[in-house]
Amino acid sequence: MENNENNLQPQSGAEYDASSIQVLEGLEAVRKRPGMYIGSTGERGLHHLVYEIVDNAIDEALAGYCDHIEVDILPGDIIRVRDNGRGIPVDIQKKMGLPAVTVVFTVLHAGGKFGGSGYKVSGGLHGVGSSVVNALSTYLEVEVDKDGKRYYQKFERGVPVEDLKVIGDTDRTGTIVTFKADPEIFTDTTSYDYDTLLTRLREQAFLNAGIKITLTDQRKDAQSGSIEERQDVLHYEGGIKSYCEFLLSKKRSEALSDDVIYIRGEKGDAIVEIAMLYNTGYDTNIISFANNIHTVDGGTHESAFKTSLTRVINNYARQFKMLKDNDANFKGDDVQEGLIAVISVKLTDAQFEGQTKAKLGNTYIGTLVSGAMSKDLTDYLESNPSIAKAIVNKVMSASTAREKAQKARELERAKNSGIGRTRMPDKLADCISRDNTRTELYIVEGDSAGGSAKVGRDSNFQAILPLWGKMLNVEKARIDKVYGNEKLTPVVIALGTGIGDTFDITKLRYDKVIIMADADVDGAHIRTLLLTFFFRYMPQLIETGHVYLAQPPLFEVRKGKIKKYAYDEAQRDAFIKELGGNTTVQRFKGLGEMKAELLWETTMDPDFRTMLKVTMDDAQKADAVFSVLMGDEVEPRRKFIEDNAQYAEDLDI
Ligand code: 1YM
Repeated sequence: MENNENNLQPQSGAEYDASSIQVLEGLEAVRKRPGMYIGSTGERGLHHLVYEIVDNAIDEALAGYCDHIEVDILPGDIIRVRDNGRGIPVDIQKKMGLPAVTVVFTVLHAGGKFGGSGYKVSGGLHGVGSSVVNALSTYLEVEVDKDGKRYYQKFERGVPVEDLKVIGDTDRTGTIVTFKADPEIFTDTTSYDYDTLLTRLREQAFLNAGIKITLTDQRKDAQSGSIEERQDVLHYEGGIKSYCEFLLSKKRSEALSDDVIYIRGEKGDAIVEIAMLYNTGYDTNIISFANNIHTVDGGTHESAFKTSLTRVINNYARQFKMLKDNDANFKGDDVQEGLIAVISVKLTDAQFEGQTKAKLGNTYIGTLVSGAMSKDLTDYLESNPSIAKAIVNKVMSASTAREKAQKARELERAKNSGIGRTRMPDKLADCISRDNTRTELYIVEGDSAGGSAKVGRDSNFQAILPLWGKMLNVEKARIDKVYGNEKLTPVVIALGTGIGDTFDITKLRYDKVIIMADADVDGAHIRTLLLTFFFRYMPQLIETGHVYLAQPPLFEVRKGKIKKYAYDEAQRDAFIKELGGNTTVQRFKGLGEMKAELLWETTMDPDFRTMLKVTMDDAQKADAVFSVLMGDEVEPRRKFIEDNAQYAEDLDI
C-alpha cells in the first residue's frame, strides 16, 4: 500500500497534513496485527468482517431509518451488504477535509465519533468498524444513495484509489458496501460458510425486532458449476420472544405454556428485555446480550436474572403454600431446569470485562434487571395461576430429582471406596503408620471388645474396626447388596481395595486383616459372614494370605502369682495338671470382659499371640455354612443345626 499514498487526495485545497499520515499509519497497523482488531485471521475473523459492516446497517435500523438489510455472498466470495437507511453522510468533514464516508472507511475508530445512534457499541468483538474491514480487503467499494444521487468510492487494502464521486441519479436512499477479503491476511481461507453467517444474522434479526435481513448465496456450486441460490429471509416481529420459540423448536421438548413470558425495564438510556419459556426438557438455555453482542461469559445482567428468578419463584411458591414452612428453598438449578431465556440489554456505556471481553460489567444493569424481574415476573405469575402452577411443579420435580441424585452420588462415593482419598469410617481407630507391609487391622465384634482392643493395642501399627449388632438374620440375603450394607461398607472402606471387579490388592491399607471374635455363636456368626464376604467379593485377599483369625484365650488358670491362658479345654486341663492342685480357673465369657492389658498380652502382642491364617479352603467352608444358614432350603438348615447342636440353643434362624 506504500505505493498508493498519493491516492489519498486531500479535498478542496486542504493540505496533505498530519491526520492523513495518521490514517495510513492506522491502516498499516491493522494490516500488521489484524488479530488485535478482529480477533483472528482464521474463519472466525473472516466472518467477522461481514458482521462489522452489517452492524453499521443495524445501527442505522436501530436509529429508526432502515428496515431492510441484504447480505449477498457473490461468486468469488465477495460480500455485498445493502441497507435502505439514510446513506452514510458524504459532506466534507472539517477536521480531515474529506467526505465523512471516506473518513468512515479510512480512519480507525471513526464510527462512533459522529454521534448518531445511541448504541454504537454494536460493532462486534472490538467495535472498530468499517475502516478495519477496508484495511483487510483487497478492494472495497461503497455506494451511497442520498439526496437523489448515487455516490461511489473505491479502496484497495484500505487506501482510496479514487475520490468519492457521483455516478448517477437515484430515488432511493441507503448504503451499499462490497468487499473482498484479502487472502494475504486470511491465509487459511477466504471462503464464507453460509450457515455461520445465517446463525449470526438470525440472532441479530431476533435481537432487533422488525428488521428484515435477507441472506443470499450466489456463489457457483463447486461441483455442478451452476448458480443455485440459497436464500433466507430473517424477520421476526416478536423479537426475543420469537427467539425463545425458535430455540424451543430445536429441541424435542414441549413448552409448558403457550406464551413466552416477556419482561421489560427501562431507566435513562438503559433498556433491559427478557423473554423466557419453560419446557418439558431438563437442560437450561440462558443466553444474554449487551448491545446485541453475545455475552458468552454472562455478567451483571445474567447473574441478576438468575438470582431474581430464584427469588421470585421461591416467594411465589411460599405465598401460595406450594412450598411449606419446613421445606427448603428451591435452588438456582431447580428453577433453571428446562428453561429457555434470552436476556438483551442496551446501554450507552457498556463495559466488557474478562479475557474475551464477553462479560458485562456494569452493576446498575443488574439492579435494573432485578427490579424488572421482581415486578413483571411476579405480576405474570399472579395473573396466570395455571401457568405459574405448571412452572412451580416443574421446579419442584427438579428439586426432588436433585436431592435424589445427591443421595445417589453419596452412595456412589461410598462404593468407590478404594479410589482416591476416601473418608475413613467413623468407627475406625486407625494406626499411625501408613507402611502397609507391617500394619494390622483388627475387625472386632462388638463395641465393648472394640474398646478394650483400642486401649490395649499398639496404635503405631494396629488399627481397630469394631462391628456390632446381630449379623445373620438381620442381614439375611443382603450380602448380595453389599453396597448398602452398613456393616460391610466400613470394612471395604477401611481396607481400601474396593470390591469385585474394581478390587485392587495394591491398595490394601494393611498387611494383616485380623478377625477377632468371641468363641461363641455370635463370634461364629461374624466370622462366617466376613469370611463369606471376603471369599465372594475379594478372594485375592485370602489367596495372598492377608486374612487371619485372632485366638483369644478361653480360660485363665491361676496358682498364686502364676497365670496361664488356655485356648481350649484340653490345654486348660493340662495347665491344671502342670501347676498341681490349688489352681483357680476363670472362663472368659467374651472379649468384652477382658481387660485391655490382658487382651494385648494374650491376643494382640505379635511376640506372644497365636493366630490362624485363613486359607481359601476355610473361606469356602464358611461360604457353604453361610449358604446353608441363609438359603431358602429349610431341610439342610435344620440338619446343620442338629449337627452343630451345641450352638442350636442360641441360633435364631
Ligand atoms: C452496508 C453498511 O454503514 N449504513 C449506514 C451507516 C451510517 C449511516 C447510515 C448514517 C449515520 C448517521 C447519519 C449518524 C454511518 N454514518 C457514519 C457517520 N451500511 C451502513 N447508514 N447518517 C447516516 O450516525 O449520524 C458512520 S456509520 F459517521 F458518517 F456518520
